[in-house]
Amino acid sequence: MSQPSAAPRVHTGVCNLCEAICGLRFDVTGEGPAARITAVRGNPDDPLSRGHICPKAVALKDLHEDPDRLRQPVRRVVGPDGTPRFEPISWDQAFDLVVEGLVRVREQHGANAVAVYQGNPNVHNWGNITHGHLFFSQLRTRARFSATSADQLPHHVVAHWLYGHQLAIPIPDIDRTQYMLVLGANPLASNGSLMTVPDVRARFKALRERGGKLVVLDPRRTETAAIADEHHAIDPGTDAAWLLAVLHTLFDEDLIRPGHLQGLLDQVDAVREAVHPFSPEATAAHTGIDAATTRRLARELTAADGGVAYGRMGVSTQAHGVVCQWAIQAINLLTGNVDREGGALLTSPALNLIDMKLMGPGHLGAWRSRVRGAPEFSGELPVSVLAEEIRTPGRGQVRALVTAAGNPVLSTPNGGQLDGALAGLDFMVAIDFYVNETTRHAHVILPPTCFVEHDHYDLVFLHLAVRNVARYSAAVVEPAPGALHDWQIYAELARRYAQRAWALERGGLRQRLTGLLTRGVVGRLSPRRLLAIGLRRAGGQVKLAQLEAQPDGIDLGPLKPSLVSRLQRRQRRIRLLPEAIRRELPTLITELTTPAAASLQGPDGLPALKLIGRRDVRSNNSWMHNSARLVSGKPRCTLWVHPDDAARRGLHDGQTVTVGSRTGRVQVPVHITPDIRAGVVSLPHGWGHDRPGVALQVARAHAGASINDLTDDRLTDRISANAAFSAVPVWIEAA
Ligand SMILES: Nc1nc2c(c(=O)[nH]1)N[C@H]1C(S)=C(S)[C@@H](COP(=O)(O)OP(=O)(O)OC[C@H]3O[C@@H](n4cnc5c(=O)[nH]c(N)nc54)[C@H](O)[C@@H]3O)O[C@H]1N2
Ligand SMILES: Nc1nc2c(c(=O)[nH]1)N[C@H]1C(S)=C(S)[C@@H](COP(=O)(O)OP(=O)(O)OC[C@H]3O[C@@H](n4cnc5c(=O)[nH]c(N)nc54)[C@H](O)[C@@H]3O)O[C@H]1N2
Ligand code: SF4
Ligand SMILES: [Mo]
Repeated sequence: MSQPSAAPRVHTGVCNLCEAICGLRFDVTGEGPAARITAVRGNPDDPLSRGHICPKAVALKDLHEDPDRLRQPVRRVVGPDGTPRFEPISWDQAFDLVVEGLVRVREQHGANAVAVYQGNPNVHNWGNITHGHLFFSQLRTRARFSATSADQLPHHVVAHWLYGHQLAIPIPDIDRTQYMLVLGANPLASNGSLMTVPDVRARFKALRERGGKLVVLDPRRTETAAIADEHHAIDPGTDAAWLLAVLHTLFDEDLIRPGHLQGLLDQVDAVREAVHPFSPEATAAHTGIDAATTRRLARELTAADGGVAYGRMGVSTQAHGVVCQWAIQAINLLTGNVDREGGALLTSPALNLIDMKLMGPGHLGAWRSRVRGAPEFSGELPVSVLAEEIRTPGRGQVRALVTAAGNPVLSTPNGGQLDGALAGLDFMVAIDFYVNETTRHAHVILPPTCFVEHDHYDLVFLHLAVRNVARYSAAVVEPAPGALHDWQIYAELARRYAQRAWALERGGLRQRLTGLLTRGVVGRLSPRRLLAIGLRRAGGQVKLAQLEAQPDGIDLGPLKPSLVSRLQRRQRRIRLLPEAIRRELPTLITELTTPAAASLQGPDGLPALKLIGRRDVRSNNSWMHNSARLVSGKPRCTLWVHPDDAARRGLHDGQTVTVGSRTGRVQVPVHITPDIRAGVVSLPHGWGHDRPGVALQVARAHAGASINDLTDDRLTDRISANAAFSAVPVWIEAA
């Protein structure tokens, strides 16, 4: 038994739950694996987050202590009464079962019959990045999927086209900008995305105090809209038209001012021609935003001494997500706001995955999916096609799946269909610490340690932060004896898979030996050792020893212009009108200049409503609802309905309704509010925990329903096939 110690030790650490990556201080009592976290606070000395914290950080402690969290591998067995359950097995047995299961499917059906889905925490947990590839690359499968195609894929496609690298995404210089135009993002709830921006409320406040302006376009009056100077409730799914109208205005009113980028931009005249049909007047009926407002906002952005347009989820996950993200970059480029203070800049992290060529520049459409012909991006197919790839017989049909830190049943479009498809797989393994809506289908679950049990250096989000910082955090508490981190699971899987699958490998002896060597060497090095090597290779500006001596983090200063010298393209120029956009725009003229009528009619004969999502500061996608403190209070999985729409259907506040779409039906309570645009309804994602076999006691008691039982795998972005979650046609009726 550990002695109760007088005063808790204070650990400096970090929260990895969302992109804000806040610095934290943990109070810890007790020793070794028995140590307990007794308090979690923001770290006022963190150069990026400056003491900010949100309610989810304390839930890191709940996750650590959660009795439902798996601490040992399990395999699914069917009891005598026919009900499946999970029984604990040893790591040794688990690894053998996994390798055997995957190799068997590959031998029988080919490499592409084994699919991989990597969820969002893969980018939040560095061990997955440093070691995951050792295993996944050996599977040699084209059936790779991730949460990217239910999220930010359009950003990568556009960054790849314009700036020559999928991760070269200019970040809004929020601390110095004088004008910020926010579309389809609600950083006050999400804490920012593709803009690592802890304490965004204070930063917006400072923006307004220095005379700057914040404008929000969102079908809902969000928390962010509520503190903005202006909010315009755009009709969902129509942003492409609005952004093209802004571009049109820049040309029409002679507002093009590329400034220092002048000599770098090609095809400016081609863009002028391409956007000509989309005037604010022609598109107003489609977007619901009057032409005078659009023209005024375009002028204001141009006139600002440092301004930036920024668009996130709401404009990425819609039918024209790539056009939206392209138009946002084009607006920022043509107003001279890319690569300048107060505009949008590339970051300079101490370990730069782009400049060090640790991550490829990206490619689009090198191959296509078997059933629908959707394009790959950088080696991944869009997750909207995963269920059909499992369900459609024929050569290359997916028969086995590895999910890693992902919950696609709740997070991908038409998740209900995927739920059914997973049940039919020959073999499934999940690397996850919960038996949730997805992993309950696995034959084996390999549970890694949770976040406070391992160290961390943010390999991804330091590339996206509004200030350059470097920060390494040691583990807060020791893991239980025998527990494995994600990276150790991958290293071991890679080693055993290589032995077992050696006979299946193609390629010359030399290539195979290189693979063997990489796995042998990297597999034995911890992420920390790899970080030390990486920082040395980066030039040694920051050393691991320094980072360890300064756990608050090292401030490397504000973002600096660097694009011109870093443009990855050989021609070192920006071709403003990528071929896919040039081909796409003429096909959109009719659609984007007529009212965006919904296509479906409900059983009530009324035109369909347009469904959009919603984030709440106390949720984190689908997987933190097992923390009692985060789900307490009034139910949050409610359908927001405008009073006019409620009146037409005779609905009253709090009543349970059935919501239906092409793909499914759910029952949820309604919340009637003028804060949503008429004709639009909103439901958060990540709920729907009451499925058989889900072993999450708290979450089950606050189950809610899954919006992705309503979203549609057939609704995707035309260019990238990214999921189109916004403006899904739905009907509602009293349950
Ligand atoms: N608390 C919390 N924080 C999170 C997460 C979470 O689940 N909970 N998830 C994290 C993840 S993985 C991500 S990617 C980020 C996302 O970060 P954000 O992009 O800021 O996320 P959302 O809050 O979903 O904001 C999207 C906004 O788009 C609006 N919208 C919907 N459709 C349209 C449309 O057609 N046009 C326009 N203009 N707006 C539209 C919605 O009303 C919503 O306000 O958040 C991260 N942070
Ligand atoms: N309708 C609609 N759908 C959406 C969205 C939306 O706004 N609307 N948002 C989309 C977005 S932005 C995203 S990013 C996706 C997220 O989609 P997913 O990544 O598929 O789902 P998550 O809910 O993040 O599930 C994360 C899983 O990882 C596990 N996990 C957590 N930490 C670790 C770890 O360190 N190691 C391992 N091995 N496992 C871990 C959790 O237990 C959980 O099972 O959802 C998308 N789906
Ligand atoms: S905003 Fe909240 S969830 Fe996000 S990193 Fe900070 S404390 Fe964690
Ligand atoms: Mo995301």
